Amino acid sequence: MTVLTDLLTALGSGAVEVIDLTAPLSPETPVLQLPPPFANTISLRLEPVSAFDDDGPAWRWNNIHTGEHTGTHVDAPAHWITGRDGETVDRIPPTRLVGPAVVIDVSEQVAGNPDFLLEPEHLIAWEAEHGRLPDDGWLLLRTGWSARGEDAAAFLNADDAGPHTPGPSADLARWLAGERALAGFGVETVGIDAGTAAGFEPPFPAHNLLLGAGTYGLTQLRNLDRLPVTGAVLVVSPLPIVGGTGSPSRVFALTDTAS
Ligand code: 23J
Ligand code: MN
Repeated sequence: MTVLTDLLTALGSGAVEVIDLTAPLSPETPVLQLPPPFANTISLRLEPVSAFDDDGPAWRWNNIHTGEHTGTHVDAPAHWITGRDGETVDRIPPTRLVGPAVVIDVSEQVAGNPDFLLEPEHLIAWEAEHGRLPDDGWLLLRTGWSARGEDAAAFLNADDAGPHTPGPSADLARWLAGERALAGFGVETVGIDAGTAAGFEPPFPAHNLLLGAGTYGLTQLRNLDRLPVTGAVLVVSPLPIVGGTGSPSRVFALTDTAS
Protein backbone atom coordinates (compact mmCIF):
# COMPACT_ATOMS: atom_id res chain seq x y z
CA MET A 1 0.00 0.00 0.00
CA THR A 2 1.20 3.49 -0.78
CA VAL A 3 0.21 6.68 1.02
CA LEU A 4 -2.16 7.50 -1.84
CA THR A 5 -3.85 4.11 -1.93
CA ASP A 6 -4.30 4.44 1.84
CA LEU A 7 -5.82 7.86 1.27
CA LEU A 8 -8.22 6.51 -1.35
CA THR A 9 -9.26 3.72 1.01
CA ALA A 10 -9.85 6.28 3.76
CA LEU A 11 -11.87 8.49 1.41
CA GLY A 12 -13.93 5.49 0.33
CA SER A 13 -14.67 4.37 3.88
CA GLY A 14 -15.35 7.87 5.15
CA ALA A 15 -12.36 7.81 7.51
CA VAL A 16 -11.15 10.89 5.64
CA GLU A 17 -13.76 13.47 4.75
CA VAL A 18 -13.58 16.22 2.11
CA ILE A 19 -15.09 19.46 3.42
CA ASP A 20 -15.85 22.25 0.99
CA LEU A 21 -14.80 25.60 2.45
CA THR A 22 -15.95 27.56 -0.63
CA ALA A 23 -18.83 30.05 -0.75
CA PRO A 24 -21.14 29.76 -3.78
CA LEU A 25 -20.18 32.17 -6.55
CA SER A 26 -23.13 34.15 -7.91
CA PRO A 27 -24.19 37.74 -8.65
CA GLU A 28 -25.30 37.88 -5.01
CA THR A 29 -21.87 36.95 -3.64
CA PRO A 30 -20.78 39.92 -1.50
CA VAL A 31 -17.82 41.88 -2.86
CA LEU A 32 -15.67 44.46 -1.10
CA GLN A 33 -16.98 48.04 -1.32
CA LEU A 34 -14.14 50.54 -0.95
CA PRO A 35 -15.21 54.15 -0.28
CA PRO A 36 -14.65 56.96 -2.81
CA PRO A 37 -12.29 57.89 -4.40
CA PHE A 38 -11.23 54.25 -4.79
CA ALA A 39 -12.46 52.04 -7.60
CA ASN A 40 -14.18 48.73 -6.95
CA THR A 41 -14.23 45.38 -8.71
CA ILE A 42 -17.38 43.89 -10.22
CA SER A 43 -19.54 41.10 -8.88
CA LEU A 44 -19.92 37.89 -10.78
CA ARG A 45 -22.10 38.09 -13.89
CA LEU A 46 -22.96 35.28 -16.29
CA GLU A 47 -23.47 36.38 -19.89
CA PRO A 48 -25.30 33.72 -21.87
CA VAL A 49 -23.58 32.71 -25.12
CA SER A 50 -26.14 30.13 -26.12
CA ALA A 51 -28.91 28.27 -24.34
CA PHE A 52 -30.13 25.43 -26.59
CA ASP A 53 -31.17 28.02 -29.14
CA ASP A 54 -30.06 29.34 -32.55
CA ASP A 55 -26.73 30.35 -31.02
CA GLY A 56 -26.10 26.76 -29.97
CA PRO A 57 -29.00 24.33 -30.40
CA ALA A 58 -27.61 21.47 -28.29
CA TRP A 59 -25.44 23.40 -25.86
CA ARG A 60 -25.64 26.05 -23.20
CA TRP A 61 -22.65 28.09 -22.06
CA ASN A 62 -21.84 31.46 -20.60
CA ASN A 63 -19.10 34.02 -20.44
CA ILE A 64 -18.11 34.89 -16.91
CA HIS A 65 -17.49 38.46 -15.82
CA THR A 66 -15.94 38.94 -12.42
CA GLY A 67 -13.23 40.62 -10.43
CA GLU A 68 -10.21 38.61 -9.40
CA HIS A 69 -11.13 39.19 -5.74
CA THR A 70 -14.74 37.97 -5.78
CA GLY A 71 -16.06 35.44 -3.29
CA THR A 72 -13.78 32.80 -1.83
CA HIS A 73 -10.49 33.93 -3.32
CA VAL A 74 -6.71 33.98 -2.99
CA ASP A 75 -4.75 37.20 -2.57
CA ALA A 76 -1.37 36.82 -4.29
CA PRO A 77 1.63 38.81 -3.03
CA ALA A 78 1.57 40.98 -6.20
CA HIS A 79 -1.85 42.33 -5.11
CA TRP A 80 -0.23 44.79 -2.68
CA ILE A 81 2.40 47.48 -3.24
CA THR A 82 4.64 45.79 -0.67
CA GLY A 83 4.56 42.58 -2.73
CA ARG A 84 4.48 44.16 -6.17
CA ASP A 85 7.63 42.31 -7.26
CA GLY A 86 6.39 39.07 -5.69
CA GLU A 87 4.32 36.25 -7.11
CA THR A 88 1.31 36.84 -9.28
CA VAL A 89 -1.37 34.22 -8.76
CA ASP A 90 -0.23 32.04 -11.68
CA ARG A 91 3.27 31.82 -10.17
CA ILE A 92 2.25 30.44 -6.79
CA PRO A 93 3.86 27.00 -6.61
CA PRO A 94 1.19 24.27 -6.26
CA THR A 95 3.03 22.75 -3.29
CA ARG A 96 2.37 26.00 -1.37
CA LEU A 97 -1.36 25.52 -1.99
CA VAL A 98 -1.62 22.11 -0.31
CA GLY A 99 -0.64 21.95 3.33
CA PRO A 100 -1.65 21.75 6.97
CA ALA A 101 -4.44 23.99 8.23
CA VAL A 102 -4.97 25.10 11.81
CA VAL A 103 -7.97 27.00 13.16
CA ILE A 104 -8.18 29.68 15.82
CA ASP A 105 -11.77 30.14 16.98
CA VAL A 106 -12.75 33.64 18.11
CA SER A 107 -16.42 33.32 17.19
CA GLU A 108 -17.55 34.00 20.78
CA GLN A 109 -15.58 37.25 20.99
CA VAL A 110 -16.83 38.30 17.54
CA ALA A 111 -20.47 37.61 18.50
CA GLY A 112 -20.14 40.38 21.08
CA ASN A 113 -17.89 42.68 19.03
CA PRO A 114 -17.88 42.74 15.21
CA ASP A 115 -14.75 44.94 15.32
CA PHE A 116 -12.83 42.23 17.20
CA LEU A 117 -9.11 42.25 16.41
CA LEU A 118 -6.89 39.20 16.61
CA GLU A 119 -3.73 40.03 18.57
CA PRO A 120 -0.39 38.24 19.03
CA GLU A 121 -1.45 37.29 22.57
CA HIS A 122 -4.32 35.21 21.14
CA LEU A 123 -1.89 33.24 18.97
CA ILE A 124 0.64 32.89 21.76
CA ALA A 125 -2.08 31.38 23.98
CA TRP A 126 -3.21 29.18 21.06
CA GLU A 127 0.35 27.93 20.51
CA ALA A 128 0.76 27.13 24.22
CA GLU A 129 -2.16 24.73 23.85
CA HIS A 130 -1.75 23.41 20.30
CA GLY A 131 1.88 23.91 19.33
CA ARG A 132 3.67 26.24 16.98
CA LEU A 133 1.87 27.44 13.85
CA PRO A 134 2.93 25.10 11.04
CA ASP A 135 5.66 26.27 8.69
CA ASP A 136 4.21 26.35 5.14
CA GLY A 137 0.73 25.84 6.61
CA TRP A 138 -2.45 27.88 6.70
CA LEU A 139 -3.84 29.72 9.70
CA LEU A 140 -7.63 29.97 9.43
CA LEU A 141 -9.48 32.55 11.51
CA ARG A 142 -12.87 31.23 12.61
CA THR A 143 -15.19 34.12 13.44
CA GLY A 144 -18.65 32.70 12.65
CA TRP A 145 -18.95 35.46 10.03
CA SER A 146 -19.92 33.03 7.27
CA ALA A 147 -23.37 32.73 8.91
CA ARG A 148 -24.01 36.16 7.32
CA GLY A 149 -22.97 34.93 3.86
CA GLU A 150 -26.44 34.95 2.29
CA ASP A 151 -27.10 38.58 3.31
CA ALA A 152 -24.61 40.98 1.66
CA ALA A 153 -25.53 43.92 3.92
CA ALA A 154 -25.02 41.86 7.08
CA PHE A 155 -21.87 40.33 5.63
CA LEU A 156 -20.26 43.69 4.74
CA ASN A 157 -21.74 45.25 7.92
CA ALA A 158 -20.99 48.87 7.04
CA ASP A 159 -22.36 52.05 8.60
CA ASP A 160 -21.41 55.72 8.13
CA ALA A 161 -18.07 55.03 9.84
CA GLY A 162 -17.28 52.21 7.42
CA PRO A 163 -17.32 48.41 7.66
CA HIS A 164 -17.36 46.56 10.97
CA THR A 165 -15.83 43.13 10.46
CA PRO A 166 -13.24 41.23 12.50
CA GLY A 167 -9.65 40.67 11.47
CA PRO A 168 -6.01 40.87 12.50
CA SER A 169 -4.47 43.82 14.31
CA ALA A 170 -1.37 45.46 12.85
CA ASP A 171 0.67 43.85 15.65
CA LEU A 172 -0.62 40.41 14.72
CA ALA A 173 0.06 40.90 11.00
CA ARG A 174 3.61 42.03 11.91
CA TRP A 175 4.09 39.04 14.22
CA LEU A 176 2.84 36.49 11.68
CA ALA A 177 4.90 38.00 8.87
CA GLY A 178 8.06 38.31 10.95
CA GLU A 179 8.00 35.45 13.46
CA ARG A 180 6.20 32.63 11.67
CA ALA A 181 6.48 31.00 8.25
CA LEU A 182 2.89 30.38 7.16
CA ALA A 183 1.97 29.72 3.55
CA GLY A 184 -1.26 31.63 4.04
CA PHE A 185 -3.83 33.25 6.30
CA GLY A 186 -7.53 32.59 5.73
CA VAL A 187 -10.69 34.30 6.96
CA GLU A 188 -14.49 34.07 6.71
CA THR A 189 -14.91 37.78 5.92
CA VAL A 190 -14.72 39.67 2.59
CA GLY A 191 -11.00 40.42 2.99
CA ILE A 192 -8.05 39.38 5.14
CA ASP A 193 -8.01 42.76 6.90
CA ALA A 194 -10.47 43.94 9.53
CA GLY A 195 -13.23 46.32 8.41
CA THR A 196 -11.60 49.22 10.26
CA ALA A 197 -8.09 48.47 8.93
CA ALA A 198 -7.92 51.47 6.56
CA GLY A 199 -7.14 53.51 9.68
CA PHE A 200 -4.46 51.18 11.06
CA GLU A 201 -0.72 51.81 10.92
CA PRO A 202 0.16 50.64 8.36
CA PRO A 203 -3.22 50.78 6.60
CA PHE A 204 -4.55 47.31 5.74
CA PRO A 205 -1.74 45.63 7.71
CA ALA A 206 -2.61 42.05 6.72
CA HIS A 207 -2.36 42.99 3.06
CA ASN A 208 0.67 45.19 3.63
CA LEU A 209 2.73 42.90 5.85
CA LEU A 210 1.60 39.37 4.95
CA LEU A 211 1.48 39.81 1.18
CA GLY A 212 4.72 41.80 1.47
CA ALA A 213 6.29 38.77 3.16
CA GLY A 214 5.05 36.40 0.44
CA THR A 215 2.26 34.94 2.61
CA TYR A 216 -1.02 34.38 0.74
CA GLY A 217 -4.47 35.57 1.72
CA LEU A 218 -7.65 33.49 1.52
CA THR A 219 -11.14 34.92 2.05
CA GLN A 220 -14.85 34.17 2.45
CA LEU A 221 -14.29 30.69 3.79
CA ARG A 222 -17.23 28.62 5.01
CA ASN A 223 -17.57 25.56 7.20
CA LEU A 224 -14.58 26.37 9.40
CA ASP A 225 -16.72 25.08 12.30
CA ARG A 226 -16.35 21.60 10.76
CA LEU A 227 -12.55 21.59 10.98
CA PRO A 228 -10.41 20.30 13.83
CA VAL A 229 -8.15 22.85 15.52
CA THR A 230 -5.15 21.06 14.02
CA GLY A 231 -4.79 18.11 11.66
CA ALA A 232 -6.70 19.14 8.52
CA VAL A 233 -5.05 19.28 5.10
CA LEU A 234 -6.02 22.27 2.97
CA VAL A 235 -6.22 22.25 -0.84
CA VAL A 236 -6.47 25.74 -2.35
CA SER A 237 -7.08 26.03 -6.11
CA PRO A 238 -6.87 29.52 -7.60
CA LEU A 239 -7.02 29.82 -11.38
CA PRO A 240 -3.60 30.49 -12.90
CA ILE A 241 -4.58 33.93 -14.25
CA VAL A 242 -1.35 35.05 -15.90
CA GLY A 243 -0.22 38.24 -14.21
CA GLY A 244 -3.28 38.11 -11.94
CA THR A 245 -3.29 39.48 -8.40
CA GLY A 246 -5.71 36.90 -7.07
CA SER A 247 -8.38 34.47 -8.15
CA PRO A 248 -11.64 32.97 -7.03
CA SER A 249 -10.70 29.58 -5.64
CA ARG A 250 -12.23 26.31 -4.68
CA VAL A 251 -10.97 25.35 -1.25
CA PHE A 252 -11.21 21.86 0.23
CA ALA A 253 -10.13 20.53 3.58
CA LEU A 254 -9.37 16.85 4.20
CA THR A 255 -10.09 15.76 7.74
CA ASP A 256 -9.77 12.57 9.76
CA THR A 257 -13.27 11.66 10.94
CA ALA A 258 -11.91 9.34 13.64
CA SER A 259 -9.96 11.99 15.55
C1 23J B 1 -8.02 46.32 -2.10
C2 23J B 1 -7.96 47.27 -1.11
C3 23J B 1 -8.35 46.95 0.17
C4 23J B 1 -8.76 45.67 0.44
C5 23J B 1 -8.81 44.67 -0.56
C6 23J B 1 -8.44 45.03 -1.82
C7 23J B 1 -9.26 43.27 -0.26
O1 23J B 1 -9.81 42.99 0.75
C8 23J B 1 -8.97 42.15 -1.20
O2 23J B 1 -9.87 41.41 -1.61
O3 23J B 1 -7.82 41.94 -1.51
S1 23J B 1 -9.24 45.28 2.09
MN1 MN C 1 -8.42 39.96 -2.26
